[in-house]
Amino acid sequence: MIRDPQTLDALVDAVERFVRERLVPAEAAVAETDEIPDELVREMKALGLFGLTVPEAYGGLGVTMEEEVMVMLAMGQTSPCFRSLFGTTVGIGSQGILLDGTEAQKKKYLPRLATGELIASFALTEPGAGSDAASLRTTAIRDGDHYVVNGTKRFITNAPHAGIFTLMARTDPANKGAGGVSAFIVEAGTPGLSIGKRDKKMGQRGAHTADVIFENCRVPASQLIGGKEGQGFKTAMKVLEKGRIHIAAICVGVAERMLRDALDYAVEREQFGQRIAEFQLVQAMLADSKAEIYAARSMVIDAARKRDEGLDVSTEASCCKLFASEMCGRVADRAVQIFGGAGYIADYGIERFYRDVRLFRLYEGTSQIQQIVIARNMVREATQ
Ligand code: COS
Repeated sequence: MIRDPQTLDALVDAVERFVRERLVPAEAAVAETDEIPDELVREMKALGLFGLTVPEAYGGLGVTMEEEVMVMLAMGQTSPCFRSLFGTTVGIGSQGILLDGTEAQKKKYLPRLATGELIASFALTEPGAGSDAASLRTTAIRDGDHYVVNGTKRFITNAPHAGIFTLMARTDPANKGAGGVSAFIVEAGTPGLSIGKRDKKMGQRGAHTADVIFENCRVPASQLIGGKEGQGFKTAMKVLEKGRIHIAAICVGVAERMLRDALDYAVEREQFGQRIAEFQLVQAMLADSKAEIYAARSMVIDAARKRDEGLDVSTEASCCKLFASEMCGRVADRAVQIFGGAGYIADYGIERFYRDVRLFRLYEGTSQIQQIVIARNMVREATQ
């Protein structure tokens, strides 16, 4: 759903301009230094990017899913590390509060998330609990008007920058399944919470992940999301469902960028006395990429519209994440192929995208998890 096309066009235009004029020229330096300059972060805040999904009543832009997709298609036209900096705040880090938080929790945190003053992270994954998220072992045991949290969370995006963590922990150790898990808002700086060293990653330099370690960390009971125990796994699943459409939109945007770069190269580079774009084997790679991007783009917009209509989009969200992330990987591979030897050389930039996009098939649910979600839903519907 697009509420006001003119307002959305102005926002998308502003993001496109910011990407073109400020982020694209900074890509190589950010990859080199592993840091996004403070000035660019300030500009992201001024554009309202941290508050995209926070309702207007709490100081954000309150975009619909379809509007969010449009902004992410524009944001995808540059290194994905830039999106990552505000992505956890507009997405998985804040949505638990938005979807299931109490009014007091929303009032306390959403306005500061909207301005970018606070960055939110999502702490679900653990060393022993990745795809099998319900097996998480971090505990939060009630002690008076606090919970005492112990455990380690792994690969937590933006952990070194976060002001708050949406934490999933087991409040009922006797219940080893999803029903024993609760969600909390934990403030950075709470005694007993520490951040591990930054992970060295394959790509997406400029985006930082680390362990988050809880050692007898006392969290006020008022930080239990929604004030109800045992709801945390469902909160996490709802958050991830929305996040999968968001990531799929980014996959489409980045694929468009890589294809544009590959096409630019193909119409310039000459071999055997003509542009390589004239060769049909190169054209096949261009055409397959174009068609797959179009398919993924159409899927993402359709799923976003259905979600805005209030429909159950569990299957559609996983279809989008599965298809768009795998498509993005294929486009990256073809783009490197079109660049030939230059595709392997850092100066041309395409090898960086090739490494960056590999993450899309892994995080917020691997491709195999998306297949499981889709197939389970199909079987459930067929046997109801
Ligand atoms: N919305 C609301 N509730 C949901 C839901 C959704 N999208 N998906 C599942 N639930 C609910 C189920 O209805 C079930 O509730 P009941 O017990 O009341 O029926 C509960 O959550 C447990 O669901 P389920 O039985 O399907 O859990 P499983 O342990 O079998 O796990 C998968 C399901 C594998 C899909 C889940 O663990 C998963 O998504 N894993 C990947 C995690 C991930 O994406 N990690 C990325 C890290 S964060 S970047």
